[in-house]
Formats: sequence, C-alpha cells, structure tokens
Amino acid sequence: MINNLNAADLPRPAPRSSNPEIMAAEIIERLTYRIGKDVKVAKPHDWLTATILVVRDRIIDKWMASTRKAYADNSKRVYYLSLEFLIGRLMRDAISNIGLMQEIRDALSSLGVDLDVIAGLEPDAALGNGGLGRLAACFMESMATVDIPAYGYGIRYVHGLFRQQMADGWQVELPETWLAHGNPWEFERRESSYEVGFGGSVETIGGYEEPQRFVWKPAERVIAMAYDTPVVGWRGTRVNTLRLWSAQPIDPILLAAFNAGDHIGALKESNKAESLTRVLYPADATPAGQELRLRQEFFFSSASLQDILRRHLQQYPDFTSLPDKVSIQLNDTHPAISICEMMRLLCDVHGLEFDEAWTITRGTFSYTNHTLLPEALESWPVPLLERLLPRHMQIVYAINANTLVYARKEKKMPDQQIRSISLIDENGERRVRMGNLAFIGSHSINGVSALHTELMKETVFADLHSLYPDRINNKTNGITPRRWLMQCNPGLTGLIREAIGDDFLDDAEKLTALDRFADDAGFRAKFAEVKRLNKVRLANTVAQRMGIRVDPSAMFDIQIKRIHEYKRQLLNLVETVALYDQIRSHPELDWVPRVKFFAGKAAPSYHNAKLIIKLANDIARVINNDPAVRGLLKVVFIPNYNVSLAEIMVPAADLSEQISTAGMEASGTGNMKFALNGALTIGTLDGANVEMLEHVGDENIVIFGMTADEVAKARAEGHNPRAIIEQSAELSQALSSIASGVFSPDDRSRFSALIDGIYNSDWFMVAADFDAYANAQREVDAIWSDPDSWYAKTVRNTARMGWFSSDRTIRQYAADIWRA
Ligand code: OX2
Repeated sequence: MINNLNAADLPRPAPRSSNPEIMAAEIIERLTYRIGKDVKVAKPHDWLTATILVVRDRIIDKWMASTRKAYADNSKRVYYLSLEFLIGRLMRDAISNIGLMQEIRDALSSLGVDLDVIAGLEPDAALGNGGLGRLAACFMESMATVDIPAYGYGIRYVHGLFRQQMADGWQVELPETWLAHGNPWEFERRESSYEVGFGGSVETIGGYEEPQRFVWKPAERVIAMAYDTPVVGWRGTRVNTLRLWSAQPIDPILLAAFNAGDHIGALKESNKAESLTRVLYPADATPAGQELRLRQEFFFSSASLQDILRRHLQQYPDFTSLPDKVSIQLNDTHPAISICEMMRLLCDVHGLEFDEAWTITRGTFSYTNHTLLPEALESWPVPLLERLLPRHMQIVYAINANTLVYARKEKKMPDQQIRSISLIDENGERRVRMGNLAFIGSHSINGVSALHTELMKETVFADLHSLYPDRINNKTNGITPRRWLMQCNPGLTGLIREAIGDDFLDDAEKLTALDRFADDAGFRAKFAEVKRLNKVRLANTVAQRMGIRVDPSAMFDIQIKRIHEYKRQLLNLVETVALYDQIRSHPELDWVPRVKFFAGKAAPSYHNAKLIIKLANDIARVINNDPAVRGLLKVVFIPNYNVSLAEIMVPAADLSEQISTAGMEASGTGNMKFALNGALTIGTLDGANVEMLEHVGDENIVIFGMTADEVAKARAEGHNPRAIIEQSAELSQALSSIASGVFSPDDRSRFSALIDGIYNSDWFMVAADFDAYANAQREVDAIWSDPDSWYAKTVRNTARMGWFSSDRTIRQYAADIWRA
C-alpha cells in the first residue's frame, strides 16, 4: 500500500510531548478512546493501562529509530536466546529510563492519581525461575543501554512462575495469571509467524551420482506467533525488542468434526497447540525431562532461527556473511537444539553443503553455561529425539561423527575421552548430551564467574576443553544498576548524587568516588538513615501482608533466592536454632537483635526444598512466640518471592546471606544487588563472591567456610559428619532439637530424614561448615555493635560494587564473543 507512495511525503505524527499537562490530557484520551472508560468510572487498573499507553508512545519513536539505524549501518545484530526472561514490572523502568519520572508523576497527580499506587498494580512478568532468567532481563536492559542492536527471543508463557502460598507453613502452588488484564506493553505481530514441525519422517533425495538431499516431512505443525515488547536502555539511547513466541493451531477448529457433533474433538488439535506455550516449567537448574519441555525448546528455537535467517536475507544476498552480521547467544543449553535447526535450515531449505553450513553455524553461535551440577545437565533420550525431531537426530549423528573422527584421528584422543566428548551418552539408556552439542556447535563457551569458569575447564568440559582449548572464557555476571539501585533505592541514589554528582548514573564504576565518604561521620549518618527508611518500608510490607511486626532497628539479615540444598537455607536455619538456644541459655549476654528474613520458591517436585520451607515456618512460629527470646530474634518467611518483592527487600538488608556450598553456585547475582545497596555480605568463597571479595576488600566482607577444593577433597576422600557434629555442642543440640520435633510437635519425625542426611552424608557440608559459619555470625554481631565501623564497611561496599554492573558484562561479551 505504502509502496506506490513516497513514505517521506506522508504526514508524520507530531513527536510526543513531555509536558505534564499534555501528557495528562493524553492519559484521559487513552482512557476514553482506547479503554472505553469514562473518567468517573475508571478503575485504578484502567489508569495504569492508560498511563502505560502514553509512556509507550514515547518509546515507539525511539524504537523505530533504533531499528532503522541497525539497517542503515549494516550493524551486527545480537540474538539472546533464552527460555526465561524474568523481567518483572516494566512501567517504572521504562519511565525512568526515558527520563520522564517527575513529568509523569505530575501529570498523574494533576488527575488525582498516585503513580506509586498504580505502579503497584502492574503484574510481575515472571517468565523465569530465578538467576538465569533475571540475568537475561538485566542483559536486555544493558544491551539497549550500551547501544547494541539486540533481540531477546523466548516464550510468551500464559502462566509464568507459580504463585506461592503458605498453607500451615507448607508451600502451595497456584497458577499465576499475569495476562489477566491484558498486556499493554506487547505488540502482536501477525505477519511474523512461522510454522514449526514435530515428528514425521525424513525423505532422502539423490545419492550415488548427485549429492544427497534431505527433506523433513513433519507429522504435526503449529504456528509460532510473535509478540514484541520494547526494551528501553538508560536515557532512552536505544530501544531493543524482546520477541516472545506464542503457539497457535494451524486450524483453530476442525469444523467437520464439530458439525458431526464432536464438539470436544473439534478443539483437540487447537488445545494441544496452545498448551505448548501455556506454562513455564518451575524447576530451577534441574531439567524437567518431559516431552513438552523438549517441544518448548524446539518450538522457540525454530521460530527464532527462521526469523533470524529471514531478516538476514532481507539485507544480504546469502549466508556467508552470517557470522559477521549475526551473533546468537545460547542462554544455557535450553536452546541448544537451535544448532541443529540452523544446520537443517541452511542445508535442507537453503541448499548449502554440510561443511559450509557447519562453519557458518559455529561462527554464529556461542553458549553460556550456568551450572556444573551433574543432575542439572540436560540430555534427551535418543528414541524421544528420533521420534520428535528425526532430521535433527540425523544431524546430531553427523556432527558427532565429524567431531569424533577429528578427535581420534588427528588428536589421537584415547577411548575414555572420546566417550566423554561424544554427543551420545552410552551409559545406560542412550541420550543426547545438550551441553556437548552446545559446546561443539559454538565458537565461544563462557562461564559466569571466574571460579565457575575454572571449574568448567576442570570438570564437565575437561575433555572438550583439551580438544578445543581456546573456546572457554569467563564473563562474570552483572546486574543493571538502573533497576537494582536507582529505581529500587531512590533514597540511596539521591544521597549518592548529593555526595559525588551524577557521573555514576551513566557509569556505575564512577561509584568509587564514594569511597572517601566512608570516613565521613556525617555521610555515614545519612547513609544509615536511608537504610532505616528502607527497613521501615519492608517492616510495613511484612506487617500488611503477614501481620507480623518487626523492629526496624534490629539487624535485617536476609536470604532470598530459590530454595535449594546447595544454597544452604538449612545451614542458616540450623544456626538460627543454635542462636535461639544461646539467647535462652545466656540471657545475661548482649545479643544483637536480629530479624532473619527468608523468601524463595521451591520446585514443586523437590521434596527436601519444600521441607526446608516448612522448617523455616515451624521455627518462625516457635521462636516468634517464645517470650524468653524477648524480641531479640525473629524469623520471617515472606511468601511469593518475586522481582517486585526483591525490589523492597534488597534495599532494606543489613546482612546478605550468600552461603552456598563452595563450588556449587555458578555465580549468584543477588549477592551483587545487596552489596551495591549497602549490605554487608556473609558468604563462602563461591561463585562471584570470590570476585566481590577482591573488589570490596577482605575487611569489608565476612568470608567463612570450606573452599571449593576442600569440598571436592572431602567428597572424594569421605568426611565424617557424625564426628564433626559430636565435637560441636551447639550444632549437636540444634540438630537434635530439630530432629526430635521441638519445632514440629504435631509431627515429631517431620524433619528427621532431613537431619539424618546431615549425619549420614552431609553432601552439602552443613555440618562441616557450621562452626565457621556460627563464628562468622558472631563476627558480624561484633561489627554491628560498632556502628561507625559497620557503616564505613557498607558505604565501601556501595562504592566498590560498580564493576558488577551488567553494562560491564555486556561490553565484555560484545568485545570478546560477539565482536559487535
Ligand atoms: C543460575 C545459577 O544457579 C546462578 O549461580 C547464576 O548466578 C545464574 O544462573 C545466572 O548466571 N539455572 N539457573 C542458574 O543456572 C541454571 C542452569
């Protein structure tokens, strides 16, 4: 339609104004004509939607300009493929990044609407489980900020991560419905839809004389429909796209069946297609292993790859330039099947030869590993892959053959190593190893902290690393300072601006200028006051939601993250019980008043994790109601942890618990958020804690416990937890009170198996690290008792954490991996 007109001659909408009066009028206009509500009857939700629509307009101009610029400059594009994007609420982020916070606030207040009230109504987009999904969200914001043309590709789950409720202290999972009121941020792109196939067979054409060709004839097909959400960088520099795929049936209804009276059968296909993108799998770092999960992985990989290749051919004549113009980053192995899909599309659809396609594919893909836990490494049974994706299975065999021949013939690799690098795991049921596929199909494989990267080289990928020694590299994780400082902590942001000016807003590493204020008593007092107000806010949240009163002058000690044995909430709880015993036996001592906060979700099928939640609630009930404690210790498990709750808890923390068994937490990112917001860390030498120690200095962090090497050695040689427990009176007493039912009088043996696990194997080194941890906690008490020293340390944490900005991480990916 536009083609026979000259686009430049068409009238253009006037650029959007940032004048509060004009924006107020626009909000009313949206309310009336887009939502169809009279001002008099509009509900708070309608105001929210109208405001988002007005904000959104201000983003669209920049969005289009960013897209046009990438075409005009022939820039390289980065594609971040991730099954999870834990983006949370978007409105405040967007308003703040385009610099209209005060203007929108004024516009709304002229209409009698409070920005904070409607912002609190925006649902959390919980399209992720934990750290991996939240990292993807921080990366999206940082890629826009550092001006990299990037697309995030993922799934538009109708139900994100479940809502957690407590029933008598047990976790109960309820469906989450973030789309219930519609989603004003997304644009449905009907023109960007692709067919994705499953099952069927592969037809071979040619052979002998002509080259062989393969054609996959899928038995089932669904449509992948794109939904785009703009991602605004800091100061609105650039707006990128988060493209989420939704599955739709090819035939919405089988009319013949319907007309024949089979009303349910007529919708069967349609329901099946839609169920593909209905729910996010709720397991963090443990593969679900179900066919639907593999279908989700292939569905979004295939749609994304088709989209990427189509966009490339719109601009370039062929695929030889693909590695120069496109980088595809695989967020863990969940999208690793993309490597085979790229090979299939290049060879079977676009007619390239296998070897040429392979060079292009490997030059384009790179892979980030997020965990070393052996049980967390994805693999799929060969028969399942063969049935669901027969052509991809052939490609797996072809890649494997080439790799193994190279390793054996040219590198003289011995049999045992050959077995370990193979794409097929032959121990027991034959399975395809997705980690090996991602490694072999990528030119870069990165870990997420220095320690994790070294351990990758020594453990899971030792043999592949010896074959391809240049591929593994480190990119220590980061967090976006926009959400995790400026927005969640306006009080601290204001105070820092007063002290050192605005430079840190554009470059978090400029926070180092704050360092000298650690010695300034006046500044420390203001810093403490900001912290107090944030603690009051959290105390109010807890009072409102749970009816529990906590004292903001107590130390707020916080552990928030997924519930996992390796993260050791259990160590924290056992120490809580030991402290409780001490407070009761020694009322004459000067105990530091503490509130121990916990929050986090457990995978619904993870029995011990759910038991740990119940234990926390049982312990809380007993301690919080015991008058002998005299309010010196409180335990609070806040239900339904999500990004928005984190935004309240992180700024309110005095003490950040980062106490995983060394060698098991790949990086952690919560650790960075707390330290940036002026909390002291108590932590093990694990993941990024090691680098935090280097940056903040060892006098400003409390490190305890076994090192990763010591843990590995104890596991290999066997350690004797029973002997360790017997030597520690505090530990024995705490464990036996939990095991004997002091906290569970209604079911005295409820926790006995959990505690037996510590006595019998202590895989996670809870007993082995207990004394070191308890001593470290008393060291924390001593620092707390000297407020000058406490706040000097916490100010230094804020000042020295700028390096952990995800802008730095993204610049390193861009320089070393993407060359974008
Ligand atoms: C998490 C890791 O457990 C965590 O240590 C890391 O900080 C985060 O990813 C981001 O890199 N699922 N979640 C993770 O790994 C997997 C697998």
